[in-house]
Amino acid sequence: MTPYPVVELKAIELREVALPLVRPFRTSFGEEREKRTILVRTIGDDVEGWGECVASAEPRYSEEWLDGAWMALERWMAPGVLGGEVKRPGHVVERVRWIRGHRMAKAALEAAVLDVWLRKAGVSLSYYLSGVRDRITCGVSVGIAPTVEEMLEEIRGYLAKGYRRIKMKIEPGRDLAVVRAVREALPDTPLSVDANGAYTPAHTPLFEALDELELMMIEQPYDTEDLMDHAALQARLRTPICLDESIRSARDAAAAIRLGACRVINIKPGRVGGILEAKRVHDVALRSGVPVWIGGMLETGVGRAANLALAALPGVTLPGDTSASDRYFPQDLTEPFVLNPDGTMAVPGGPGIGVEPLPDRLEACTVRTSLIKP
Ligand code: NPQ
Ligand code: MG
Repeated sequence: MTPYPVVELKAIELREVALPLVRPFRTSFGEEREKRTILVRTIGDDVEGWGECVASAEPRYSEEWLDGAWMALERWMAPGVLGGEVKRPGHVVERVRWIRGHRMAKAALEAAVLDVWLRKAGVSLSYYLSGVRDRITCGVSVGIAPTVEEMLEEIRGYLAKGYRRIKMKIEPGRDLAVVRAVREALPDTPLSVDANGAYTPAHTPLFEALDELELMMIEQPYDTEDLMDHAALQARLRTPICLDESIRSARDAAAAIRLGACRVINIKPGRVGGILEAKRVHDVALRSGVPVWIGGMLETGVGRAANLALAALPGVTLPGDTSASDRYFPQDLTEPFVLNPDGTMAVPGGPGIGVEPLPDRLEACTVRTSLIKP
């Protein structure tokens, strides 16, 4: 492996940005109308790095939320990393390990340190992680729409662009009829559903009905904490269960696989506390023969770039939610990521994450900043 240069961090900047979405994104836990996120900028002597925090404005997807992540980063995490030597990227997580939880905040800081490091070394994140692909196949996540017709129209638009897998968001009351109608209209399209934990074992008959629709997977039907009930459901279904919210570490992944709680895992670096832990989730799954894919949290180009690097790993054998910039934003923060007509997208090959925010866009989208010095 490349010997790492020493990067003297002079400061860490936090920057909250807000970007308009192309359309509201509705899930079982709520509706997002604009994207707000924290960017972490690591400022070295002659290089800079970027990381993105996926905590949303309200703690709906998980217990983390944007203002909480901001405070944890500002008060403890950034000072902790600035206050001592960070000789390799793994040291970031070690320095903030005493802080319980707050994985999305930790992940953003680790990503920014990784990026500055790799830029100084001239190495791409994909190369550093031992990625095996320079392009990855993409799927798209479709929010809950008021009518089947609207949902179908949106889906047909994505298929025309080349997306290789459609994931439909479901919630109690908007599930079987909609999914069945879409399946009938599109008999050969790779389809999956994501419940974001909105159901309980009382809904077992619903999942048995969905089991007849040749879905690629059913994502996170039950609550985050419910590994045992997921295992009981998986035993009744042919369709693989994919866990998202329930997998918060490589240890969770190993437990879920051993229990038979899932047959697929959605990997998101923010949810598991960092890119390096995400790689370990991948490694656990690969050793167990469990296919994985890279999820999405409506990231700007900064977070999207890191997700694409992870998607180049050998065990990532399913199309993920790594969609193009224009799926979410009229204007991204970075140069836009563009889908090829065959439904693939290029993995950035430049040093670090390979992209950076466009200065004018960054200024125009910034809501607040905080500069933390040693
Ligand atoms: C999922 N993502 O797989 C998540 C859920 C999600 C692309 O379906 C702001 C921040 C809005 C995080 C909306 C996709 C979000 C968000 C949805 C996460 O479960
Ligand atoms: Mg999900």
